[in-house]
Amino acid sequence: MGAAERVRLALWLGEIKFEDACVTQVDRPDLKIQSPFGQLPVMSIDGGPYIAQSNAMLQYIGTLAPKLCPTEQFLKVQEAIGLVDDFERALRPCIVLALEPEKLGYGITPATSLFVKESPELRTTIKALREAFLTNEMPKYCGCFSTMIQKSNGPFLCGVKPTLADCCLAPALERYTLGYIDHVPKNALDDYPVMTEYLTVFKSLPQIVAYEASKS
Ligand SMILES: N[C@@H](CCC(=O)N[C@@H](CS)C(=O)NCC(=O)O)C(=O)O
Repeated sequence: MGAAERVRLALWLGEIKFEDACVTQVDRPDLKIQSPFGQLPVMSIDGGPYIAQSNAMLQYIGTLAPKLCPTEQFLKVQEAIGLVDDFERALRPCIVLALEPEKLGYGITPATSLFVKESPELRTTIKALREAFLTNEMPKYCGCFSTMIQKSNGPFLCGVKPTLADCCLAPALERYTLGYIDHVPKNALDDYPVMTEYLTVFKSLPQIVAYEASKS
């Protein structure tokens, strides 16, 4: 979900010049065909072949901008990225259930035939699943991230300077402040003050302010 954003943030934070082609699979079906695994995002280095997988791109960016993954913090940074990926994966059924319910077994057998897209039964289940996510998964993950920030003496996941891991966590958290997911209110992060403060600090970094300004 939004795998490209972590890569963009790392490039801006690393102050690495790049050309940003913000496209979807609908705009550029050719990219999907040229992508090694049919996925976006892809990255081309100096006109070379397309490379896929956002985490591979992040590691490459880390070699260009070592401050984003200092050697002495390598394991901590990777550990934190792994946890953000778990957090993102935990939300996935909530999203897939609405977009592709058949991938979760809904609507494909007679027993689940009431659960087809737009059916009231499916809508009710989506609402219950998203509410359960907010009740059970959010406190678990926000608790882990808060502990990490506090243990590192913050304000970032791995200490005083932002790393690749923050480029992953910030956009993952921001979705809980935007209100674009049904049944996930835009104050969903308000119960986690360490997280809201963390996001504010990350978004105030001069490179991130410059990135936001570049969009307008
Ligand atoms: N693990 C990949 C996930 C990329 C991904 O799932 N991309 C989606 C769009 S955000 C996609 O291309 N899905 C189409 C497909 O897998 O066929 C990454 O981090 O780059």
